[in-house]
Amino acid sequence: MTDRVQTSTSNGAGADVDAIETSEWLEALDAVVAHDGPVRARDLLTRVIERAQQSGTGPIASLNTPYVNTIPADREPPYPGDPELDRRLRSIMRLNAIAIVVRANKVSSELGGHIASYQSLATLYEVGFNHFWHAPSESHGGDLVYFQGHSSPGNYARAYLEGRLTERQLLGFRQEVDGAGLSSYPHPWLMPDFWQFPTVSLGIGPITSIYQARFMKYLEARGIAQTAGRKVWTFCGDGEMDEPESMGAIGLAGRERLDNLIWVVNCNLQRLDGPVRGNGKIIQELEADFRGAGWNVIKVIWGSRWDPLLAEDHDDALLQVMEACVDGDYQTFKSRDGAYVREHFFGRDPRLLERVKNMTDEEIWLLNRGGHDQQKVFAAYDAAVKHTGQPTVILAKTVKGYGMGVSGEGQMITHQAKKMTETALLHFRDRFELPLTDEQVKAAEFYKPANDSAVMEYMRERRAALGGPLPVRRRKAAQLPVPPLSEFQSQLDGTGEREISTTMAFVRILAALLRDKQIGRHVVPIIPDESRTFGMEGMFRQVGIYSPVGQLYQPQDSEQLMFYKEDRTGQILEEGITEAGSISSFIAAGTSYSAHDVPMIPFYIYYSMFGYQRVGDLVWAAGDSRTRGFMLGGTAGRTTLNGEGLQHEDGHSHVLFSVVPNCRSYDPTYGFEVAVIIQEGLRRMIGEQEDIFYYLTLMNENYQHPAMPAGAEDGILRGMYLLREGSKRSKKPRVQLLGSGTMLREVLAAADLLADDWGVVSDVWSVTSFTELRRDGIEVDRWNLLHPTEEQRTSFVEQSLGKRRGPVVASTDYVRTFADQIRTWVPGEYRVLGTDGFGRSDYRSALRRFFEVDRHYVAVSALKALADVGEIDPATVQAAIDRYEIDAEAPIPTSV
Ligand SMILES: Cc1ncc(C[n+]2csc(CCOP(=O)(O)OP(=O)(O)O)c2C)c(N)n1
Ligand SMILES: [Mg+2]
Repeated sequence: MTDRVQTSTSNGAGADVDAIETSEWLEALDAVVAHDGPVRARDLLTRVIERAQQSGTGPIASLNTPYVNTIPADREPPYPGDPELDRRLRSIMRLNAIAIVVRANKVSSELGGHIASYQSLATLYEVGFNHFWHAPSESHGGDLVYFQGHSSPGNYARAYLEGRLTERQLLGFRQEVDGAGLSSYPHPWLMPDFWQFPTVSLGIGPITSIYQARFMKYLEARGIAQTAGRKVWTFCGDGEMDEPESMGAIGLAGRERLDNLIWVVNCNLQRLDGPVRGNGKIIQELEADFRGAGWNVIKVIWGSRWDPLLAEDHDDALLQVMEACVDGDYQTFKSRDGAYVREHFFGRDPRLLERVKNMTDEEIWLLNRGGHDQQKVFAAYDAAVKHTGQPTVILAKTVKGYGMGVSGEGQMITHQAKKMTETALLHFRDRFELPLTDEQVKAAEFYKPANDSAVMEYMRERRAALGGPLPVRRRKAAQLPVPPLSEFQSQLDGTGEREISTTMAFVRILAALLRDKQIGRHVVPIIPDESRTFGMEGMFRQVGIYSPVGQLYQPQDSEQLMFYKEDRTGQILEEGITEAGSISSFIAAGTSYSAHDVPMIPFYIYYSMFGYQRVGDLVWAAGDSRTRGFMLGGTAGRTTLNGEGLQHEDGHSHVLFSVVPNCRSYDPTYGFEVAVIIQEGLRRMIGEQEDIFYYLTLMNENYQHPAMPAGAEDGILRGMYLLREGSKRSKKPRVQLLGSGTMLREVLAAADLLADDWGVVSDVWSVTSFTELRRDGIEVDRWNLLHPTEEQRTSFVEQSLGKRRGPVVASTDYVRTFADQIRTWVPGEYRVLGTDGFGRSDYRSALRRFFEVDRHYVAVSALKALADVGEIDPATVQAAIDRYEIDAEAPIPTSV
């Protein structure tokens, strides 16, 4: 037991100084419970505690209840349906789930898989499948179930019995390359009609499910979709709860009263290496944490076979031993046998030994845990779905590797067991009464009862009553109209003399979209407490910030035009300072087409440095989930966000995003580029319903934006276009200069220096995406490789630069790897400047010089490239170094 967790029996108060008085109080309480019920008792006690605390007792109430089930046996509802068929069905699921893993590892254990986790979860899943979880149908929008990633064999076993998967597919578990197999874990990317939520990276399921539940309330509040009555169910491991993402947002769920959210924490007391809280009690610890965060907590600790023992425990002797044993003990008990439990559990108190003296060791062994008792689980689920005003967490105690016997039950090694011995398999068959011959068992054959058997009919009837099979994923929703590019005309026209940043250009585009009659309602601005940084505070008033309770206070700035407005129907998700929460909202909104049959268009804007590198796993999950939307890394660039220093200045998010296969990323310089990219994103994601998402960096440097050059759209989208062409006929030395983001402007300035100071002609290219250019190059190379006898294709980089004369120099506000991506396809000399090294604060000009990316370094690099190909004298390069006062002996930026 952890110190901070108080229990009813060890309240730290020391010895009882007046036992008679104590028993009088307790008897009075018993009388209230007996006559007026537990609710009245609780109300009375609440008043008593309030009074006591007013008189200076300090905090009294513990967040914990005793280590027994929250729902007493006499308050459990009767089990619906046919409990015996439930049990038989579950046994078949268990067997097939084992067979899937054992068969995949028959030849070698290269493919892996997990047996023990699903065996501890089976009852928790099957009660849900048979009695609670709705599939989307005419009459119900469908519940959303976040299944535990590494228990996927349990889902496949059910889908097999339901006829959704074939035996051949089961045999293809973890063999997906030929397209016929099953993914190791839930991956919508790999099984887009089946899996909805990628949960296997621990913590991702929990946090994304909270924001999913919240997003459903948001959709309902805004009148966009009816989500009331639908539940989000999330299965988490007890070990998983140590991930910051798992617990980090439970306060939000409590605060916003997400009563559409039900978590089931499978407390099998073990994680991969060993016990979750060997020296404590994970259930008690989580109970206090969740209750403190405002959740309804339902503990399902003991199975029905304990009921008589608990009923006769008038002196709390049993409860005291239950409290005294730690999880490490409980794990060991279930890895041994009844005799061991008698000696080491009941043996702790002679009164208990006496009470169980008429029980055989076998009967003691069969004293089950709550999470394996369908009656107890049903009671908990029933209470959870009926509970209003709070999210519910069910803490279910189970045994890891339940039924695996010598091959893993309660053993330290059980998590990774991929095989079971023949003896263990035969024992398993007997224990779960499966009608299989020894030979069938030894061969780990799948078992499917006759189609017209009672158990199969029951299974079908149950799922039909709940609307069909689960999980099931919708690929597309109704299409939304895509606004034409002219909707952003002011960006296409340029700013004239006015100086703005690309962030400002973006905000104007977003404002135009929010005003759009047809799709404006579907836009979801998501911001983790940075709106003012991006100049978006005007939107607070315009569309409101979502709050389930509206605005209960008069905002300090209420007299102003653009006051801080919270609203029940607010459109902005102003998330507070949580990048993990914000991207979870992004995922919920960006997959709304699938989960809610209504496309939404999230624009998640944040400080770029706290994006990918903070929540990379969630970005990956967004890609896997087929999320559609825009992520915007604001105030990006290692030298453009100049004053904020090392931990703020992003010089590498583009490299990180370049590895996400379905992310299209851009580093635009001008407002018209931003407009073209966003309009194209809308066309592809909303119009064509492509499963891609976009990442754009936005800068906070102000400058003039020109009008869009005619015909630039295609190049903007493919990654580069010619922005300024040098004199065509000139015979002077010539270079090709590439720039992106704000650094394009340094490149333009370098072109002037080269012309004015050294007589060199430049063609200047705006490279909106080195990443897209590389993608194109790779595709072209691959096609050429595989079609050697056909006319060979050329990459867009070669098409652009191939006929141009002179070496190529690129400068960006990101590390060299970013621009280096296209090296293979650049004809001739290619020099890349970049901001490798830790950022620091200073003026932009100082930083650009420090990182050796400014106009002078571009010019010197261009001259050096020309010298290296023999077009100019090296002395000219030296002259430039001198003229621009470059310190040749300065340390390399990566070292300081
Ligand atoms: C972020 C992350 N870290 C590590 C893992 C590897 N891993 C998979 S399951 C597991 C143990 C899970 O224990 P628990 O959450 O208690 O689940 P159980 O299998 O016991 O139900 C680990 C470490 C992972 N999938 N994700
Ligand atoms: Mg566990």
